[in-house]
Amino acid sequence: MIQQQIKIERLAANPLIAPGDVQPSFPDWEVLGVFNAGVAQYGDEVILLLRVAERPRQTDPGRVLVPVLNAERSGDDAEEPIMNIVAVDKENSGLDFSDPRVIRDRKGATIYLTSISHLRVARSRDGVRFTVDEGPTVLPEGPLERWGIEDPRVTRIGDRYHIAYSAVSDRGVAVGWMTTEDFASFTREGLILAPTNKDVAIFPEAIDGKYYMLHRPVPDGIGEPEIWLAESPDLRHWGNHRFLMGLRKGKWDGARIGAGCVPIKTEAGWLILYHGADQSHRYCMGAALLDLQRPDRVLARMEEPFIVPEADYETSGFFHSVIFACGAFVKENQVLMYYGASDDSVACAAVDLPQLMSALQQTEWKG
Ligand code: MAN
Repeated sequence: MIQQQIKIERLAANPLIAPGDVQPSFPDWEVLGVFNAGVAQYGDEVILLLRVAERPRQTDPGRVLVPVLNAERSGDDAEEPIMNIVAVDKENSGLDFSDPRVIRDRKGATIYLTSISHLRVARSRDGVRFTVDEGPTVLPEGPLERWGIEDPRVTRIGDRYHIAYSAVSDRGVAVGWMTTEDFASFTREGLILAPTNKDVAIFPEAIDGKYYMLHRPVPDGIGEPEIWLAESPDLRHWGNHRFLMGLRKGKWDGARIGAGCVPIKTEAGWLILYHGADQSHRYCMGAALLDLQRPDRVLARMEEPFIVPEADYETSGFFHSVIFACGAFVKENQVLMYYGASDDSVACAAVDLPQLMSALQQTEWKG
């Protein structure tokens, strides 16, 4: 089921950016996917901070060539490679290659990702036709980003843009924070959450002097991957963690949920567009509303997603049936939501804001 009475218009130009539109970072590499982009309005431009997933061209039929950041590189030695390549034997019966994103051991632990992601800027004046930078804008850096940086969410506060992203390594998935004023130079501010956590979206303004974020711990054992709220006096130190929204077992958002787009301020509350996945790993986007002054209060949550994978670029691709959005903005009563389609390409949908708000306000779901 899909939520009724909400007009959704997928842009005719979708997918807006596909792997073939992006140059690999190194000779003999290939781009597997360009997706899950952070979104910012900057001057009269729309900026997408793309997640670009790439790997060395696979030249050896018997082995998977896995890219890993050379985190020990000194930086000023041009001879030293930025990336190391690990060759993994496909015949190794102790390994599981069934998920195209990862290589697991037989106990189910991920031992490698099959690609490494960096962040790359794409710019547009009309929000439809984008020019993608020719090389990486931000490469992973250091041992805690050895496996890449992923899924950035961009929040503008004053003149500064704050970027929360997944920092992935063999130590786990942590949440990194960097800032920029111009999308040309970036300041790394360090990790703000330890593993395993991801899907952080920082609210665009302080509420009663405190900053807020949505985050998504990934408990192993007790607990579920659900949405939490935290607050901070300075965007650096986060505490007062509270559980916010849970799974709805057996439904479209029954296996895991997470932010989502950066919260959008409306008169009725903070509009939260979040992803939910079911047992079959189908990712859809749903909506909830939080109290403006007390963002720990869920005012409404739609029963059904407002968008589900339907277009061919959403139902097929590197990892099929995924709609995963990290950012959106409002223009003329429409929410322009940019999203990763099937971990493959970037698409955009225009969602009717008044209809979305009225569907939310009619919902029976509280909490
Ligand atoms: C993960 C996320 C995304 C990705 C989806 C689907 O949970 O971190 O990076 O788009 O899975 O593969």
